[in-house]
Amino acid sequence: MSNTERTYIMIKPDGVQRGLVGKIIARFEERGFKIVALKMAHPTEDHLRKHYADLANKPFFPGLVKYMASGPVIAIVFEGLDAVKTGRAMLGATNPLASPIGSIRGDFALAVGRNICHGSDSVESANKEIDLWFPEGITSWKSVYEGWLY
Ligand code: 3AN
Repeated sequence: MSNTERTYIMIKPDGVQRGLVGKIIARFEERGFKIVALKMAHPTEDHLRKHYADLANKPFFPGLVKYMASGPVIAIVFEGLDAVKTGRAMLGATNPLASPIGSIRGDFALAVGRNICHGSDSVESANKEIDLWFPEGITSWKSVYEGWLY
């Protein structure tokens, strides 16, 4: 299928601690995206500095790294049609207050510094993030339902 993409979605420590893991995963599954990798990880600050390297000069960077290292995260790769762009739309805007109702951040979050979920912003960053979080590689499988989605 052309435009089949993979995106890196990460439920942040606040999403995990607030018990939103199932709800967030369900939204992606219900939309039709397929899980091709999933694990819990407690990232080090060093690992997070690599993940957020593009933001290293931002004033909120140290706080961001501390927040993200404060507890376990759920690292997921979803695969499907336009997964990167659609995943971002499902998340909402960086600032939850600017996120539409019906989006994950628009329904479950209030503050930019506690916005519960990460999603890759381009295919290129998705590939980098997947390599960073899943150096062991990821699964490839065909769902019997795919014929009803595409
Ligand atoms: P997004 O996560 O929507 O792609 P980015 O990449 O600009 O947004 O920011 C990465 C993360 O940095 C955000 N998810 C949020 O946790 C944090 N962040 C972004 N802007 C701010 C800010 N102004 N103050 C505090 N944290 C921020």
